[in-house]
Amino acid sequence: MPVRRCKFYNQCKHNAVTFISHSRMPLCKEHYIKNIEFRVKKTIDEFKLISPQDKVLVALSGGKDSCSLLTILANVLQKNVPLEALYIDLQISPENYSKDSGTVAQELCKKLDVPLHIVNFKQEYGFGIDDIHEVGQFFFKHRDDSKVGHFRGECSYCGLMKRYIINKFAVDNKFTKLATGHNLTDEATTLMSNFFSVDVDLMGRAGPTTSTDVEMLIPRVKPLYYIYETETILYAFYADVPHLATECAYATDSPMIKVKKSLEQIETYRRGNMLHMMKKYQDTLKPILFAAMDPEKKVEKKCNQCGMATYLDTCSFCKTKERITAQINEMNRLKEQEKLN
Ligand code: Q46
Ligand code: ZN
Ligand code: ZN
Repeated sequence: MPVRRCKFYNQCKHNAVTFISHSRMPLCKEHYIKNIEFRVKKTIDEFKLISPQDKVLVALSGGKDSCSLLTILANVLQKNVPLEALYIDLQISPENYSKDSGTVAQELCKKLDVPLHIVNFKQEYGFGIDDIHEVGQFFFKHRDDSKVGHFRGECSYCGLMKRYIINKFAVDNKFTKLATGHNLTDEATTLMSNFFSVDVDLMGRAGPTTSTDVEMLIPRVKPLYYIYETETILYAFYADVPHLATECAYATDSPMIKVKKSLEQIETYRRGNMLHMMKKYQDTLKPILFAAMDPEKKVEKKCNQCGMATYLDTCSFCKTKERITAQINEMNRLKEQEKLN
């Protein structure tokens, strides 16, 4: 491959280390980092994701997306907006996943001088993801004995719990924006999956912000909305962002992953496809779909157990927590019975 010069060679005198195919730009390491930070800043400004009056919380998982997001925000916001991070210890023990993610979160926050908060899932709610996994395994083996409902897979519970805890923490600590590391590839995949099931409500909610005036539901912002996953990986590499490369052992090859792979395949012959699709979607389809959303689902109430926002009487978190606790009790009872027999 011939050596290319950075597009801004006159300024930096560096050769390119990468080529941004959707905008046809060869860039050196420094200009690549600047390009990503510039584009994130542009998204923040265009959609008014963060203002100087905000107090921003980043949900830090230890993975490349959230760690890159925190680094980019720290660089872009330059201490002009209060920025803090939250790490949830999910209690995932295979391959030391939770322990190592926690270490990475601490290392990164120290490096960036960003305050870090830690919530221990098990201490707060009585069980962790390992316990949920154990319940799933147990009831899979004892399908005929148990009458406590089906098991939906670790990620489904984990996602629900994380969303709830992050929002609750933000409410309790008076944050005004919740920033998540969802990137362009994630968002395009979700949009296409919702399109395949013609879920107009979910399609109408897609976007870099889920602004809401509902009390106790902190607006979520996605500053990486127009950054490809591959670009985030490269940013983490070039900007030397501490992050955990190990994948959680409970991750499964879901249908969403197949949609994502198909979109990445399309990208090889339609350069910039995801970026153009999501930009076009924001400008044209989103306003129409949002207006057509089921008005019932826009009405928010307070959960009759925890008081957080929901459009049901009892929120999904409280219902799930109750069911998991019942399943753990039932599992322990059956285990005791087995010992006695
Ligand atoms: S942590 Fe939780 Fe992920 Fe592990 S259990 Fe699934 S959702 S895979 S990002
Ligand atoms: Zn350069
Ligand atoms: Zn609740």
